[in-house]
Amino acid sequence: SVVELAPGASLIRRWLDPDQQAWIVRRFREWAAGPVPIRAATVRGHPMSVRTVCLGWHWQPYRYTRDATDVNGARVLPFPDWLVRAGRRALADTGHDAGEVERYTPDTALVNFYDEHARMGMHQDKDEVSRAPVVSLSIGDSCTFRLGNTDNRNRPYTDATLESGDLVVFGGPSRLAFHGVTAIHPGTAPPGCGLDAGRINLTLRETGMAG
Ligand code: MD3
Ligand code: FE
Repeated sequence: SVVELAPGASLIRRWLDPDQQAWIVRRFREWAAGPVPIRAATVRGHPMSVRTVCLGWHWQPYRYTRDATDVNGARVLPFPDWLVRAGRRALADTGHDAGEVERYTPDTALVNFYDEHARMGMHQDKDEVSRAPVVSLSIGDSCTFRLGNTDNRNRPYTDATLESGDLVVFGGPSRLAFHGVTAIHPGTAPPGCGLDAGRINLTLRETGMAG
């Protein structure tokens, strides 16, 4: 069943079964090895506690590039077709209309790894030109996810526990809402998910960038 966290933010628990989760974790280990190794992006002079590897386009705080000029200069891996299909299925399963599902063509994935101490402060995702929905998939330890409003990073918040296999689609008024991850819950990764410790989050996005 679909849970509405906020207008435009739809959650489906355990959307990925354990085999799918473990398969994605194996892909994650390949992506993390390179050609652009997973790294903590630097924001205003400080490394983030979250480590990120990208597909399709390389996210550097505040811009997308094809080459990881802030890491080793290598070109990022292509965005795989199976993730385009997964993104469309995610929109369809959360009730987006058929036209939107057909048009949705995510071209970048930010794949975040959280150890038990990692956090993500409240922020908006505005580096994309497209305002198409963001698809989020969580694997491993559960987290406390915080969704705020579109004006500022302050209360009121909706806090939700995101668990291994959970899907969230952020569209409509939630697309530009402030959001963050306030805690990782160590020891909560379910057997069979492919991760012993830590949390992986994949976000699928349309950059709206040409070529
Ligand atoms: C709401 N990631 O990568 S996923 C991010 O768990 C990011 O790694 C968090 O925020 C994570 O930018 C949260 C949920 C999420 C992702 C993108 C959003 C929520 C969003 C974009 C717009 C609104
Ligand atoms: Fe975000």
